[in-house]
Amino acid sequence: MNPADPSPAIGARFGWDRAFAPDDEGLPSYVGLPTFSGVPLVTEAAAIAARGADVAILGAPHDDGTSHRPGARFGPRAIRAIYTPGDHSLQLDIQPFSVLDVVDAGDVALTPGWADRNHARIWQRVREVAGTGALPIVLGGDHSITWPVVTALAEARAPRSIGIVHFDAHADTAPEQWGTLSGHGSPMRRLIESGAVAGRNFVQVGLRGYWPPPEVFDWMRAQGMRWHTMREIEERGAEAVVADAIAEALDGPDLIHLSVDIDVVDPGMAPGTGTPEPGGLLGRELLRAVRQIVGAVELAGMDVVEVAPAYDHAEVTATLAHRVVLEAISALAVRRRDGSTAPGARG
Ligand SMILES: [Mn+2]
Repeated sequence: MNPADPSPAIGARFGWDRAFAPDDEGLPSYVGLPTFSGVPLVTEAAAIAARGADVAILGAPHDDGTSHRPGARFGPRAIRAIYTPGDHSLQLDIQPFSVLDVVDAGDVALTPGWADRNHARIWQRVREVAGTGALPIVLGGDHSITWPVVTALAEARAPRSIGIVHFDAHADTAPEQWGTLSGHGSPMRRLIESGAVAGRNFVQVGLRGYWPPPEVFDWMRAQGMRWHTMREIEERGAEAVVADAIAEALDGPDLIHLSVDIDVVDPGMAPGTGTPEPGGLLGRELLRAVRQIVGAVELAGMDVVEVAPAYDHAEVTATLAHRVVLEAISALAVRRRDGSTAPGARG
């Protein structure tokens, strides 16, 4: 057979030349290039602003700050590739994408081996996206990205005007990490030292394990920081603790940044992370906490960090991280439907 002269008669013999109507239900989530839950890819700030997007998903594939197992640079791609069977939240009985315009703004253009430049680029990009009026939700990346992300959000409004609820096994308030200020063990210290966030409105939930040492907690106490250990959650229940965390973060500010290190969840339910610590939250407790927080407050922004797919099993960690974001978007949609002010910088 001459490949330059293929005969159409063969395929047609099987009926393959007939026309098919487009699939009414759209394509399955594994088909095509992945964006978060299949929302449109809109990378230009002017285009995000022009359509009046409510939420912009941004990837920050940076893991030069990791202290143990690296690999969170692959987190944004893994989270975007997660199965989404639909958009009807049974928890909140809402279809968030019918209420909110959500876009995927792509990844910040990052490269390995130059943490300072990556942090600068993240800061620049988050400022740009926040300036469109869309609420930035950033997919990490290691937790060091929260330093430039929250710096940008705080500047977009006013320094010390945003409270933080930070879910994590670790306080991430070390003075430095083997001589560098940009590791993932110290971003929360940087945010308080720089004046971006007031220590008293920095609230941590889920701390446990064997780090940091007592002198770091002394520093945290001196800043007025407040934290809630897993031990307290075991004794009082997550809902009561999260209610306190909301009140503490809003003790002055009226906006919250929600930072979720996926290692707050027990490694049995979130193994795909760099510094696992046994004894954490259940996945469902975290999802409920996200609904509780986002349903009660105005968000300034959100990040979900430390998903390292190479240590994951059967995508359980990436799936949970995806649903943490989707749960937040759903709760935002409920607030919008019920007439609260718009999320994010417009709030
Ligand atoms: Mn962390």
